This record gives sequence, C-alpha cells and structure tokens, in this order.
Amino acid sequence: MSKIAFITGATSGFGKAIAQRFVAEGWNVVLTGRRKDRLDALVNELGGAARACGLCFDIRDEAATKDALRSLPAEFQALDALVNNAGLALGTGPADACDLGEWKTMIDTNVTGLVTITRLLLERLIAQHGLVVNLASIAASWPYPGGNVYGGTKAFVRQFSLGLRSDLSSRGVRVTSIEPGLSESEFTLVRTGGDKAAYDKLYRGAKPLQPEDIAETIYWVSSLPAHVNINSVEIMPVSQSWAPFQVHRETGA
Ligand code: NDP
Ligand code: 8X3
Repeated sequence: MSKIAFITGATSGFGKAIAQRFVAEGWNVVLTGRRKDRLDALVNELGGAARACGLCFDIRDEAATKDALRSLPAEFQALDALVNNAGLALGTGPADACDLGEWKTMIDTNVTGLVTITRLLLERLIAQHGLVVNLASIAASWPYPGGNVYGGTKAFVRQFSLGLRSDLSSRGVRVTSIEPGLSESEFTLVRTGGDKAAYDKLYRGAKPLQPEDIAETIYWVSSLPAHVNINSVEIMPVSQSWAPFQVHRETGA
C-alpha cells in the first residue's frame, strides 16, 4: 500500500515540487492551497484521484481547515507524513515602516495556521509512526534588515519543530525543521507585491536553490531508516553566505 504525505501550500514553489517528488517515489499525496484551479491541475498531473487529493482552504481559517479535513476520502486518512510548507513573507522594509496587517497575516499563516493543522493531524501521524517536516528558513537563525516578523515566525517554526520532536520522540514520530536560504519561487513575488524587477534583481546571477532541491532534501529526510531523525537542515545555494555585523556610527544613541 502506498504511503500518504499531506503537503500544505502545494499550488506552487516548494509544495508543488515536493508533491511531484513524493508521487514519483510511489507515495500518494494530499495537497492544500487556496487556488483551486492549480490544485485541480496538479491532482490531474499526478495521476488523478487515485494518487492525489486536493483540499482547497485558507490555512488561517480554523473552521475551514476542520471542514476540509472532515472531507478527506477514507483512502487518504492514514497519514505517514505532514509537510508544513504553506507560508509567506510580506514586505522587506524596516519595522517602523511595516504594515501591521501584513505582520498579522504572516503570523496567522506561518505560525497559527501551521500549529492548527499540526494539532489537528497529530493523532493520525502518531498512529502511523509518521514524519513531520516544517518549512522554517535561514531567517530563523540569521536576522537581516527587513526580516523582522517573517524571521520571527520562522524562528517559531524552528523551535516548535524541536519541541514537537521532544514530545514525540517516545512515540516513534520523526520531526525535521528545513531551513532554506535564497530559493527561486513565487515567494519573492508575493513578498514584493508582484514586483518582477525586484524578483529578477534578487536572483540574477546567483544560481539560487530551486524548489526541486528542497523537494530532494525532504524526500531524503523521509527515506532514511525509521530510527534516524534529522533534526534540522540549513541549506543555501553555494553563492550565498554570511556578511559582517553592521555597525552604524554617530547614530545619536
Ligand atoms: P510560494 O509562494 O511559491 O508558495 C507558497 C504556498 O503557500 C502556496 O502554495 C500558497 O498557496 C500557500 N499559502 C500561502 N498562504 C496560504 C494560506 N493563507 N492558506 C493556504 N495556503 C497558503 O513559496 P515557496 O514555495 O518558496 O515557500 C514555501 C515555504 O517555504 C514557505 O513557508 C516559505 O516561508 C518557506 N521558505 C521559502 C524560501 C524561499 O526563498 N522561497 C526560503 C526559505 C523558506 P495559495 O496561494 O494557493 O493559497
Ligand atoms: C526565505 C529566505 O533569506 O529571504 O525564507 O528570509 S530569506
């Protein structure tokens, strides 16, 4: 019988590539996102209702999340893996120029939505001795100007992953925090409000990670022997590395 992976945010970027990778390895998948046309197209691409099930809902909406989970067909109920991938960044400006509504959207999506679906699916994952993979970011560990609340949400995801792992290690459940750096996807268009010039500038000449690189990493984590837990993976393109601390002089402070 095929294993089943539940992948949030599968309508683009990492989530779509993760779904393609797992199905190529014989898994069946549950795919979520708000864009129904993309979910339907991906379900078809992956082999139709026998291999994939699309659930269209906003992960910030607890009632909609519960309704969607209740609608899961019987053959997709026993989950072997949950990939908490749905998420976003909004804005790149300094904290005092940021929009409070955008901050709350990031928290509602990256933190509250992720925690909600994890809690709702936990018993099923324990029953299967399953795997939880959470998409954090290098922004969880490495602050940068304009990262403010986005980095804060990803630090939560990283620490929540480690805490979850502590709670579940006696139950045979594996938990991994994946922490990618510069990666090419619609993420940057979402973050900049659709600014294609900013997108091109960020990635130009940098050979960023591709969604397939993240999918490969997550498939590797899932395919290790059941007694092996990868706690966290920080992954960057070769072109990306660290910068010195910034020191501003004569600030009046
Ligand atoms: P994309 O923008 O390509 O994909 C984001 C996915 O999240 C989409 O499928 C989107 O679906 C879904 N999503 C966003 N908001 C909601 C919501 N409210 N309800 C349901 N689904 C939602 O970005 P990536 O693939 O690059 O990012 C995936 C994850 O990886 C995110 O958590 C991101 O923070 C993280 N990450 C990304 C990096 C990058 O540089 N790209 C680096 C490190 C981490 P839809 O719009 O259809 O609802
Ligand atoms: C996305 C990577 O460096 O833009 O999580 O925060 S970064």
